[in-house]
Formats: sequence, structure tokens, C-alpha cells
Amino acid sequence: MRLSRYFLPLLKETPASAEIASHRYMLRAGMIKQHSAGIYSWLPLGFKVMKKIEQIVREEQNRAGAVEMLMPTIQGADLWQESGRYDDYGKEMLRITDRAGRELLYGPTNEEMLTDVFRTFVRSYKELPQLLYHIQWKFRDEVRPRFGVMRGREFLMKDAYSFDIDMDAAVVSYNKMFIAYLNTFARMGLKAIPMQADTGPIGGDLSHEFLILADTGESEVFCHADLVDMPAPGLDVDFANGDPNDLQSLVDERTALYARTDEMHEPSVFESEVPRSKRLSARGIEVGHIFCFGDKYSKAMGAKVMGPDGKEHFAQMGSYGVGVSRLVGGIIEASHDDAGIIWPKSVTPFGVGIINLRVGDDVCDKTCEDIYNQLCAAGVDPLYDDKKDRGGVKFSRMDLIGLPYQIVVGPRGLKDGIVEIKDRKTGERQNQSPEAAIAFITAQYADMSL
Ligand code: 5CA
Repeated sequence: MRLSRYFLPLLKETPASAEIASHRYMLRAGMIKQHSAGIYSWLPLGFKVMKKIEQIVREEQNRAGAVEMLMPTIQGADLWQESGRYDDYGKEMLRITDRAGRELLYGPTNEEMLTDVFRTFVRSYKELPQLLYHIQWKFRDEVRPRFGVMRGREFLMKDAYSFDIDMDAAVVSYNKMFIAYLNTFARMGLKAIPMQADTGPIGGDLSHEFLILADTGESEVFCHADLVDMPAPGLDVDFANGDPNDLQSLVDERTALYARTDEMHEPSVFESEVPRSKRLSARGIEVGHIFCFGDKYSKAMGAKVMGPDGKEHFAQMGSYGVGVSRLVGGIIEASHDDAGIIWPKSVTPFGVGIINLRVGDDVCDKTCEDIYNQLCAAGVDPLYDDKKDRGGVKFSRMDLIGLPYQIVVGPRGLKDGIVEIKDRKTGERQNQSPEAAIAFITAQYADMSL
């Protein structure tokens, strides 16, 4: 992409309403525009990052055996009346009436709707397990929308739902999602810690929240410090044919140590289980939440299947959410400095920024064009700053938008046949020939494994 043809409306001033780094940088870098409290347009740069995050979430859901579909944002009130949640959900639910006077709502989550799909089509245990997901906008009329996309009213969520014949099988589905979540967040450069969690309006007994540590996080968390650096399970977990006990061991390893959010925190247990030097109390951002709630919805809505014993059983269910739009802010909270955002390679909107310090100079223009074309061909997706601004403007703009690498092309270096590569995170600079710079950048994106 050539910057001269891109839509990147940067802000010079930091809006006073933005209290945390991610919100400030998302506004300044032209990633989002607010329309009402908690409702945003995703401008091209922000949209591109969100799509990359969405794709990682999708790939790891698919790897774990979940199947993608799409449900509508607008739901009928009748399903929620059946489950009993229509009144319980309270003011957080945006209720709408259509022209015929029918009660509709903008979905805050989809347990009821997928239970309805399930009961329409699935009759026998032979068709189980089912694990379905979609990535769709939700609306929750939050009391205090704040911190930009972190607590929005309209937000993008990946929500998956599992249906099993009994509780043992439901726990296998739960474990698959638990493991997939750790891999998902690790691919985004995040250290997410699973914590025992309160289930709130979704219900059930077994539940974990996945939190990334950040001073600006809304949740207070207490955990064993060793959990912070525990590696993700890895992309080679055999979800399809592996022994369920192996999945359970992976989960057990990561739930054996104390880790709870404030709602579940018990100071006496924390102090007796965790040695003083390992007690970590911090703040965190909830990026995912998984629930196993058995037959709460299947019973209320009559979603049952014929079991191997010839009797009818209510499906045992779980639901599994990832805050896709929240992750855009969460990743920035975890990775930025005073100059701006520092994107991890896996979610960066562009692979590299090419800065032409003298637009109009034949040699600079030609070198930049060559580098640009070759990096495009190599699939690195460069952003070429071909605008006629001063060098200082270009440097601070490129630092702000946070691409992992920059190639700086100027007349002075080119006299000696060199361009400069800057690593955004470390600030390290190296001089290379244009060919070597292309090869270096291409190599950085060749291995994207965990
Ligand atoms: N039905 C379940 C699982 S699918 C559910 O709705 N879970 S949830 O309420 O915990 O939401 C799932 C994830 O969505 C959260 O972990 C969080 O990352 C994200 N999320 C929730 N509310 C908001 C919000 N107001 N703004 C942005 N993201 C949110």
C-alpha cells in the first residue's frame, strides 16, 4: 500500500477523553472513530489489525475441531423468554420492537440461538460432539463503556458452543477450547493466564477467564508467579485423535497453581497455597472466558438427543468467548512505548514501512519502488511512505503506527548503495544494500510458528 493512497487520519493531539495508552494510540493512529459511547467505526488500519486477530482466532478454533458458521446480530425475544434470561439480563440488553410490534434484541451472546439450531437438527448421540462457533458483533449496553474498544457497547466476539452427550464428554470439549485459547493468545505475542472465574449471567460451575497482565486492566488478579511464563501447549496438540487424558494433563498443569480474579479470590487460600515470594497480585485484561454449564439451556429449551441407552438426554453444553475487538486494545497495552504502538509480527497491519526521505529524487524513488514491488511479491505487505513530508514527520508517523520494521531510504545512504533497517521494538539499526534489506525482511516473516 502506498501511503499517498491510503486512508490514515492521524491525530496530532491526544484526545483528553482517552485515559489509557491503547485508546490514545488507536485514536492518534487513525484506527478507530467514536460515534456514540462505546460505538466505533473501524478505520482501515484498525480494521486490518482486527482482521488479523480474527484470522488467528479462526485458525486455532478450526485446529481444535470447531466448525465456523454465522448467526444474526438481531434475535427474537421468544428464545430468551424460553431460557428465562429475557428478564434476568436487565438493562444491558438492547431491546428493539419491529414494525409489527414483535420484540427483538441485539444479541449480547448466542447460547439460546444455537441451542435452537441444535434442537432443530440434532436427534442422536451419534451426531455428537458438536462444537460450533461464529465471529459476530455483540451489543451490551454497558453502564460504563470506557477505554475505547476495551469495554465497548458494540464489540466483536468469537463465541463457540459445545454439545455433548454427558458431562465427561463436555469436559473434553471444554479442555479443547482451554488449550486452543492458550495457543491463540500466544500467537498474538500475549501471555494469557487462565484463572478460575465467576460465571455471572452465563451460568455453570466450571469456568476460566483468560487474562493478560496490564496495569490498566479492569480486573484485579491474584496468581502464582510461575504461571506468567508457562509456555502455551503448542500447535502440535492432537485435538482430533489424541487421548482425552493428554488434554486433561495439559489443562491440569495450568490449573494446579492458584490463579483467581477478585470475584473468586480467597486471601487465606492464596496465602496457604502460594509461597510469599511467588504471590503475584496485579491487574489484568480479560481477553477470553470459557464456561461449562451442563444442561442449563438445553433443559429449559428442550434440546435433547437419543442416547446409546435408548433414552433421551439433555445435551451437556459449554460456551467459549474471545473478545476479538478488545484484543486490538489489549495487544497495544501489552506492547507499546512512548513513541507509539509496537505490533507483534503476527498481527501487524503491514509487514514493514518503507520511508522515502526524498520523494521526487530519481534514485530514492526508484530504489523505493523496487523494494516495494519485491516485498509485495514476497507477500510481506509493505506500507510505502511516498508522501512529501519532512523526515521527522515520517519517522514519528511510522513509529506511532508501530510496524515491526522500517526501511529508511535517503539520498545520503544511497550514495554508498545502502538503506537503513530499523527494528521498531529494539530500536536497532543496520545498514544494508537494498537487496539484503529485502531478503532480511522477507526472512523475518518466513517462520511464524509459536
Ligand atoms: N457466552 C459467553 C461465552 S461465548 C460470553 O458471552 N462470555 S463473556 O461475557 O465473558 O464475553 C466473552 C469475551 O468477550 C470476554 O472475555 C471479553 O474479552 C469480551 N467482552 C465482553 N464484554 C465486552 C465489551 N463490553 N467490550 C469488549 N469486549 C467484551
